[in-house]
Amino acid sequence: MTVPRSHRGTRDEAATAAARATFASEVREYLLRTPRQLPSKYFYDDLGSTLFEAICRLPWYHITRAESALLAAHRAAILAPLRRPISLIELGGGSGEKLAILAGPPGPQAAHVQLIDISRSALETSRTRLREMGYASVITHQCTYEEGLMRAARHRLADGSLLVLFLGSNIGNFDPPVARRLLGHVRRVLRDGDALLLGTDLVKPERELLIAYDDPLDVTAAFNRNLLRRINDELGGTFDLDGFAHRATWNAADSRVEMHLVSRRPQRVRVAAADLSIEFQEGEQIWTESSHKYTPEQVLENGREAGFDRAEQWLDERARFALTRFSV
Ligand code: AVI
Repeated sequence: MTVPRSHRGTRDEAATAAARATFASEVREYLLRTPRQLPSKYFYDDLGSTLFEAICRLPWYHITRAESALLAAHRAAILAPLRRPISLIELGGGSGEKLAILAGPPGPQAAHVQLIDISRSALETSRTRLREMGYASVITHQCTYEEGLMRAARHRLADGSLLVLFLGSNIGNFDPPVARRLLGHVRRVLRDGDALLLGTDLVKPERELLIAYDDPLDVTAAFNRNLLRRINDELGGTFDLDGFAHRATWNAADSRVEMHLVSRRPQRVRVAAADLSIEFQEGEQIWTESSHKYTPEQVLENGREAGFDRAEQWLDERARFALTRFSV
C-alpha cells in the first residue's frame, strides 16, 4: 500500500515529536542523576556527526585508520568462510566508509545491505556511498540497535549467510554488562554459518588515550560541547557554551576514558522542554561519555559469554586495535 504524501508528512512530524519528547525526558533524568550525566547517543545530530567525522581524521585518534587498514588487509580472510549470497547488517556505521572497504570493489561482495543507526544523517551518507558502489537496494533502520536487529533479521535473504558489522569500537561506548547483552542480542539473530565482525579499541598507554580524547585542535571539545548546543536548540536550553570546559580522564579501575563538561563558574541553566532548572557549582561536572578499552582476551571472553564459541582475531599492535570475527 502506498502512503499519500500528506499522510507521510504527518507521520514524520509525529515521529520527530516523539523523538524530541524522549530526548527531553532523558536529558531530565540524566541531568538529575548523581553525578550529573547526559547520554552520549545524543552527540550525533547533523553537526555532531560531522564533528565526529573530523575526529576520525585527527592524527591523534587512531581507531578509524587502524580499523580501515585491518579491514583492507584481511578482507578476503574475513569474508572467505561466509556462504554466498551474503546479507550484511551494519550497526552504527557512521559514514559507511568501512563498510565500503569490506563490501566494495572489485564488485559488490554483499547481495543485500541493511544499516541501523539513530543518526539520520549518518544513514543517508552511508546509503549514498553504497548506491554509488552499485548497491541498488539499501534498507535503513533509524532506531536503536536492539530494535533494528530484530527488524533487519526479518529482511535478510533466505539463503546464504548473514554478516553483522559492529565496527569503530562503538561497543566501547556501552557499559560492559550492556555491551555483553548487546552481543547476546546479535548472537540470537544469527544462524549456523553467520558471523559478527567486531572492532574494539584496546587498552594502551594513558598519554595516547588522553590526547585522542582531548586533541590539540579542540575538535573533541567542540564535539562534546555540541551536545549543550543541541539541547539549547531543540529543547529550549540556556546553556552558555563558554561556561563549560571539556575534560577527558582515564579511569584505570574501570578501564575507560571518560568525557566530562565542567562548569567554569556558578551558574543556573534552564531547559524548558525538560521542565528543568539546575544550579551548577564551579567545577561541577556533567559526565557525557565513557569509552571502554579492552584487552584482546577480554574481547574473546565477552564473545564467549554471549554464546559465540568460534572466533578469529586480527590485531594492530601499534595502534592497539582488534578486529574479531565471531562465527556461529
Ligand atoms: C563512536 N565512539 C566509538 C567514539 C569513541 O571513541 O568512543 C566517540 C568519540 N568520542 C570522542 N571521540 C570519539
